[in-house]
Amino acid sequence: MITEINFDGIIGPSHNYAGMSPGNIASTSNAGKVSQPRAAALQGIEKMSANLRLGLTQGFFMPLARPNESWLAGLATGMTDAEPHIQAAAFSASAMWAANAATVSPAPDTADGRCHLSASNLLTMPHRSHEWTGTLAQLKLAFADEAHFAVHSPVPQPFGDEGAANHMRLCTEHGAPGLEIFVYGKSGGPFPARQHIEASKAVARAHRLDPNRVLFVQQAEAAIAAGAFHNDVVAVANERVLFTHEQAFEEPETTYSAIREKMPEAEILVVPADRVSLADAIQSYLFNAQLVTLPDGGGMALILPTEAHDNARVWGWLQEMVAGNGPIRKLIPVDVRQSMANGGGPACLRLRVACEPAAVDPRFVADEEKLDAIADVVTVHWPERIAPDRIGDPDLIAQVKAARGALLDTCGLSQLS
Ligand code: SUG
Repeated sequence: MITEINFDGIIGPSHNYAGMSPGNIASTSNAGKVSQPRAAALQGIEKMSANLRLGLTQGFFMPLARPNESWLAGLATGMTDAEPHIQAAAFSASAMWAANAATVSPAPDTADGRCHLSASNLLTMPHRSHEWTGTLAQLKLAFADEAHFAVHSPVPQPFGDEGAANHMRLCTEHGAPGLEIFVYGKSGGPFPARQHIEASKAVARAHRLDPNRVLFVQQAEAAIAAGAFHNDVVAVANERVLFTHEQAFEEPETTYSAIREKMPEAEILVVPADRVSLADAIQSYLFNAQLVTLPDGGGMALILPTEAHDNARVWGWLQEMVAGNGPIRKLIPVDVRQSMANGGGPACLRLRVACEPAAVDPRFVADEEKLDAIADVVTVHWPERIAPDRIGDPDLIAQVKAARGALLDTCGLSQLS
């Protein structure tokens, strides 16, 4: 049976705050702070365990090899000689945000009946532009079964693609054909628009989607300017529900009508700006939640960052919403503060793949025992703290490499080293 699996990026041992993402307010405002990679990874693992306890199916991806020496070699330098901003870009643990790893179209949406995944090029931010090589290798391994999956290389430059963070799918249930909504930005504002419409169109073509079940929607310029560098900071979809901020899309009413026309069952829950401002939405990340369907008819739950709980206006609105008779029945705050300080909430940390679980390489599928073993590796090997001025430190680099090696060994994935 087609089931939604959330693949979380395990937070890598080089997690740090280098302030590398202009337009991402958390990243720039926490630049220079001391990070806690061990605590960060344990927070991510606890989120996965909690999701397992809810009865959800959970997977994970390995951190990528950092520093990325082949990228540095392409720039005719290495960790010892590179300038600090290049060192930091080569060392980033940004692959933790698996929502940016790829765009996924489940089998019921595609002409060949396979689940298609396109690795994202992430080319707008230098530190993310070199993730795709490691990501593609991992996707090819996890989704190697060609009877069920087609894994594509990234869209070529100059068209930026940020993956599932700018893509939503509405459907009556995960195994039914869906409406795929690609959300692109237009450049010209104070911050970069990372998702290019040509990239979205190329992915839709590569995935062999039915043009009648695809929409291309423009992200509001005001949202990008306010710090919503990805659409998933202001909107999230699950099954027939779209949960969105009033100012997420450039033309909200046209967008809602187009959705309703193509999918009359859609339920669009709009959070009005006079109750939750764009600034509050972006500070609290209430939309960067995992909107999930609980098993056994439990309705839907929002797994959101504790920051949403701590913002009185946001929490007040959410509580009113769940007290009403809507589809979202439960609010579940999770502590992912280390990732949040770089602008990555619960939804950024996961890539949703609706597929037959048995078709996935089982090494990437989680259970409690594996998560415990991963937590043990993290506790022993992950650095406790990283101050940005230590990024080029040979001892730290050696520790980061050894830590990843230990994790790959534990997970039987040394072939990714
Ligand atoms: O691309 N932050 C990431 C956060 C990605 C969030 N993902 C989703 N919204 N799906 C980004 O801006 C900051 C790294 C630093 O500054 O050290 C960073 O890359």
